Amino acid sequence: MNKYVLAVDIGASSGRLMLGSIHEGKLVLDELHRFSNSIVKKGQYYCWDLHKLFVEIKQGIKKCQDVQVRPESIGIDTWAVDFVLLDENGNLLTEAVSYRDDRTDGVMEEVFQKIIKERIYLETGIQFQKFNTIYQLCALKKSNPESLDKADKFLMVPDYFHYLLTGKAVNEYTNATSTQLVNAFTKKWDKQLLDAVSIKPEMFQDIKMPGTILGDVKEELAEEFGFNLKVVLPATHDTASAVISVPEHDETIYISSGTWSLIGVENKFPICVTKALDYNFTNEGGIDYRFRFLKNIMGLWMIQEVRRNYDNEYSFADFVELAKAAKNFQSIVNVNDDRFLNPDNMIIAIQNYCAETNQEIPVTPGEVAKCVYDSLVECYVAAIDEIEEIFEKKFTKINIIGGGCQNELLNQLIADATKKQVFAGPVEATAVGNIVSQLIALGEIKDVHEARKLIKHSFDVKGYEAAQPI
Ligand code: LFR
Repeated sequence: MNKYVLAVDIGASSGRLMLGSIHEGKLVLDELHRFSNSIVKKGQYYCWDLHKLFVEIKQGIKKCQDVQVRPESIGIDTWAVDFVLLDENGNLLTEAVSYRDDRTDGVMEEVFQKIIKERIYLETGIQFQKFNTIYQLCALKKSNPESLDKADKFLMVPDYFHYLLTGKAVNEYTNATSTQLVNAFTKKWDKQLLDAVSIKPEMFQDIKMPGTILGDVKEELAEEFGFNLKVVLPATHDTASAVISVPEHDETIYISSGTWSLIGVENKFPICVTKALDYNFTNEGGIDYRFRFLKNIMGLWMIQEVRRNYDNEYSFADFVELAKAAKNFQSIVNVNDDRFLNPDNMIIAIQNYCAETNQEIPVTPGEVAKCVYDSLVECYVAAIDEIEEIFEKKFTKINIIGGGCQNELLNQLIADATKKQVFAGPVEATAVGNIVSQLIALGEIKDVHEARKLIKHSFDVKGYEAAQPI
């Protein structure tokens, strides 16, 4: 009998439940349920609607009955850094405020008054992003200190869903590292750092590794679903799950391409040298205590927002064709400029940037799209140069994974700009990584090495070479 597992992968714009199993030596994925996700304004803050998301998760689980499959286990991954606080009865004390909210503006600089930037980096190895959990907690301390006083449990978004399913509260390692509060060497909550920013350590839970079998879902939920299943922790940070799916890491730089573009390499040790700090590279935790040495690039969020601002009149495929037709348009923006994190209108934000930098202003949808793609590529190229400088070597390959790797124009532009071999796939990298973590825990796959061989054998990967000059 084949064993099935259920991966719940929720990104900033959509979520899905995928059934995974091994058939005739290949990993097979079946999509059971898909739903949309977005940030919503609740009072003063941009938040995630965790209630709606949990309803979708349950609805998806129930669909197993329709296809007559009983998965052994379920595991949930989402974006990182965001969290909720619970009181001692398990009730929510806070909304899950989104990292795109501006409540953390200026907080990072305040924290640096209490503890110097270099020390934070040397201990955690985590990049400085104004939305890291450490700064969100400090912002909360100012706006709602009572919630922190009363807090019994700090849970990140997937931890919270796992808690709702099982009643067990743990913090999963890969996601915990994104808080910038986990020591990169001890792999534990950094008490000194918590102390320095006056956040009480007691609300943090034990850090558990991907592959931990958390236990069965609550009885009442098993009844509601019509069957019992256990929760197995995947790498709950979506990017950590995605990186598991990169089949080969030798000489390879990966780009996990979705709402964000995460560009980097896998490592055995954290690299906290001055150059890595200056270039703002992170050392986020990965499976088996590997490290994801990478950098966040604003990513396809920009084109998602552009699309929304054109009232969804154009599809993503339309933008690609329109951008190709606007081939002479050349203006470039710095995609990592904070103004693009959550602007009222992305098109206007891009136009203003071009005006301020004395460049031609994109007017047509094609020009706007061309500007976004070219600007992303420019940022990838700069990040690759930085990686090669830090590692003092050249990488020959780039493996783009995730939904964004379906953008053939972008893949080709990357090949042309870097002159490296570019591979695209697997598309469902995050769900794949989630699934194999569960299958390893259940003894169906031996280890990550075997999982990667299986992934390589199971999914088509398309190659791109730099176009030859005519
Ligand atoms: C990608 C991602 C990134 C993280 C960002 C915010 O979905 O998880 O890795 O930096 O979202 O959480």
